[in-house]
Amino acid sequence: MKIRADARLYGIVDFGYVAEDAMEKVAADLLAGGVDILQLRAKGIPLETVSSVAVKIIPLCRMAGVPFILNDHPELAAELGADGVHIGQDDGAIYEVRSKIGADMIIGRSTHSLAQARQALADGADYIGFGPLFPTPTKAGRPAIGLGDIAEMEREVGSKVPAFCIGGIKPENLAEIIASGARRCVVVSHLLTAPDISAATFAVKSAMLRL
Ligand code: TZP
Ligand code: MG
Repeated sequence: MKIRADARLYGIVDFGYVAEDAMEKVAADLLAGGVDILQLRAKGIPLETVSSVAVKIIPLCRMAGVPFILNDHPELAAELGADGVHIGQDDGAIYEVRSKIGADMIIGRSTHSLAQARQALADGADYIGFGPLFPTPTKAGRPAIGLGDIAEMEREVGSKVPAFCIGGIKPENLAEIIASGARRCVVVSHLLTAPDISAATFAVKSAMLRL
């Protein structure tokens, strides 16, 4: 399954916020609320656990018609039948990941500057993350890059492959981010800590479509 051209909101079920036994329900809530892509992010979690959670979430994504992306672990992603894999700047070259998973799977790359965004496009990324725009507890210690380069990044890179702004995005700053040129966003902690995850997801998605 490919990323739809009209994809706006990228959700992540992250073990940093969600207990293993709640993963399936949270994934279902994000999907019900209207995420257009769903990633499983499991830093420091044993592969058996990642695997057992992924096999529960993948069918939910299929039913919703939403691509399922695994953070890291390209071989496992391919084995599980994930739609794609997301890799950071330190996770090796895109062509190496491509050689492990074949031509059809999606490869997403985290980028933290305009230069990295340009490079990811040149290297063959199918989509990019761009941020963190704001400081975020989800990636503590990584400096925020601000909003100043979003428009240029969208012009050069986002016009060729989907580009998802990320990092500290929440309803209060969404208008400012969209006004800076962003078309697509990843929202993690705001959604995962919401009292009603599907309602919060629906609210962010609706706001993005409206702004
Ligand atoms: N990469 C850059 S910022 C970030 C990641 C994974 C975390 C985004 O999470 P949040 O909670 O929406 O700021
Ligand atoms: Mg990684």
